[in-house]
Amino acid sequence: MKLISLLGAITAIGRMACCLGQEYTSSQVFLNRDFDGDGAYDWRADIIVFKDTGPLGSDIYQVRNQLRVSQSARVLRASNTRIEFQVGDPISTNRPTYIVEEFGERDLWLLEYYWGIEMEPLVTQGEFRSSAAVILGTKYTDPDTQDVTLGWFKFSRPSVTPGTAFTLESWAYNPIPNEPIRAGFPPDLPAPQFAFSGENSENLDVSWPAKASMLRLETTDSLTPPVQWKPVDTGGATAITLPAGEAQGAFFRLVAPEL
Ligand SMILES: [Ca+2]
Repeated sequence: MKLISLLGAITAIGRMACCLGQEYTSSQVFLNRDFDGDGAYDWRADIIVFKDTGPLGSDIYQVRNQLRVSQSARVLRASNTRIEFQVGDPISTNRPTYIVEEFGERDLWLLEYYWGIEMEPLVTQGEFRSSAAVILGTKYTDPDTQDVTLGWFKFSRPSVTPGTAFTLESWAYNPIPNEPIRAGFPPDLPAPQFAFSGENSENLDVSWPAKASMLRLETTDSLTPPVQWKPVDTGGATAITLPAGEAQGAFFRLVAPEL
């Protein structure tokens, strides 16, 4: 094994280099998104660490930086030659997909390296070994309805020095199925629509598109910080009629459900 044969030769410099980068010694889950509620991830960003013992008796760690998706999900390509998205690129339903299947799982390995006290970090493989930041598109297809949910993950690291892992800097998804999202941006959610009704315009009708039925309506009396948004119970409907007098001067917004 190449790794083992290197150990003796680099012991001296390895002691100096051991403290560069981020030395993961335990696994870490950055994000785990289960769309269908079956208890298994559909999008998952994590670092998996495998611990082994080197020939000199010290610990060696295999660190795998990855984005994993379920059988119902895919990682998206920005083009046929480029996986990562530029900030602002639209992530839409017709993007080609990118997938790596390893041991029956769909894992995109961003980076994989070894490190130990007696060795320099050794990068073995990964799609983004020379990148400091990357945005990946993701999609999830509902097996029953074929509705597609789109999102993005931005991974970054302080340097491309071997042994420096990516962490999940930010991510977002569009809660409205089959709607695009721009890489690096929150989803463009619809704004509520307002109309007065009743003989004397005594009612205020607040509504939004039925396709966005998963959004929650919230209201506040003041936009002066700290703003206190309160949920409006619409009984699951995308329209509600409120007494215009009570709603006078109120502000409304639509928000995505909690993850
Ligand atoms: Ca699932």
